[in-house]
Amino acid sequence: MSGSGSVVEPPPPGSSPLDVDEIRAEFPALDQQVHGRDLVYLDNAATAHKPNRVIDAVREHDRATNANVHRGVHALSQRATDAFEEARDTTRAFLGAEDPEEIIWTRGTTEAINLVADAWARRELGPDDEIVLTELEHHSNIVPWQRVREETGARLRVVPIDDDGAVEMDALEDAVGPDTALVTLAHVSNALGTVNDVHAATEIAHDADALALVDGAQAVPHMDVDVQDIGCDFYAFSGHKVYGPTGIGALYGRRELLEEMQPYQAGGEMIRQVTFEETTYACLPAKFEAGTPNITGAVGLGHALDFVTDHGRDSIRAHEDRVLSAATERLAAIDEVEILGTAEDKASVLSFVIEDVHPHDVGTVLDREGVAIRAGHHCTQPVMDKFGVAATCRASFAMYNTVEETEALADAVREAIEIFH
Ligand code: C6P
Repeated sequence: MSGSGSVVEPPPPGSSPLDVDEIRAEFPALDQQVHGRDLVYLDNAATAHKPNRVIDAVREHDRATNANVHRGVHALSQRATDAFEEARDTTRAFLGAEDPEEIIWTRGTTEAINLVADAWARRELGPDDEIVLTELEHHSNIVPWQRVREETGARLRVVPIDDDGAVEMDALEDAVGPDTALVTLAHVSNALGTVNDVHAATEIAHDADALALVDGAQAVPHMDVDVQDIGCDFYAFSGHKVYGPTGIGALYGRRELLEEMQPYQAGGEMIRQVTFEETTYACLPAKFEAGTPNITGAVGLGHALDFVTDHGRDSIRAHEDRVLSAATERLAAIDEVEILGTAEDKASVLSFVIEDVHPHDVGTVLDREGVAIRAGHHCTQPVMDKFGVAATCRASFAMYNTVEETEALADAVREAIEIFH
């Protein structure tokens, strides 16, 4: 979102507007009532709903294929393997990676980051090394590095955010130096919606011969992501936030790094040869995929990414920016509301507090009105500390949300204020 602007801005040149009615018809979960009200689902940063295409693909895979991958010579196993690897290639293309072997399936963003912490940082870093991260990280991009610190003695440097919730890029530049081994940051903040300049952060990391890891959990559903253009070494995301199933996500890693890294977990599938004396490991990507993977999840995720690609990521971003602008303008017009996170570049997240009302109470009233938001610390307690609050209310938008739904949000917020004030 650029600035506040008028409630309904024309779509930027070159991006076709979405047919939101048509899109909504694809998402059966949206078509329901909650507490007697039409559902207004604004908790997409937590998890997004799935289109029929994904639901059908998952059901069809379980119904007619359902075999293990890379193990059988029989037809069903080969069909499952083909679908699984096709999904990997779809993910490669979606992220702009060069090689499908650079895409490692994980349970989601959390596991992808833990994989890098375990298979790279824990083995490579020592007391002379520093990991640079930012104040707006999700706990999934903080706690793994604290564990690396405990185990290796590596130090953590935290780059502050300013009062708008933007990462202070000068401070990032100052924090990175000869001891920096890794710079890691969210592409988009789940608590504030801030879009970080991950290109610049990667360049700063590389200028110091450090690696760059981007937490893309909140970026992948909302904008074009090209890991080669960003230049980062690792990029993590979750399937369930991009209209895919839960329990599946991916880590992109640069091939040379993944090849040098030790395996993450050990077991079947990740080996080349096993004897009791010695085991040698499989090539990429199998080296990082011990055990039977989430095959159905990967197949569903492939369809979800195709769904997004078919609608056009620029069009999705343009539409969601309009919805975010409308929501921001409507809530900013209510005196008792304070919006947290006012960075210049934002995507799809609107965090706010209401004077003297606990966010959980607001969330409960909104739910009674059919409006689903998240209330809490959003697994970003350092962000809450920065703004001096324990929790916020967070509305987060997806491609199927409408400008009209922001009106329902604002009405429900006014209702909450009336009840509690
Ligand atoms: N944020 C939210 O409501 P998983 O749980 O592994 O799919 O994603 C973790 C994660 C990592 N980074 C960012 C920026 C995230 O937003 C999340 C998940 C959810 O904001 C659940 S706390």
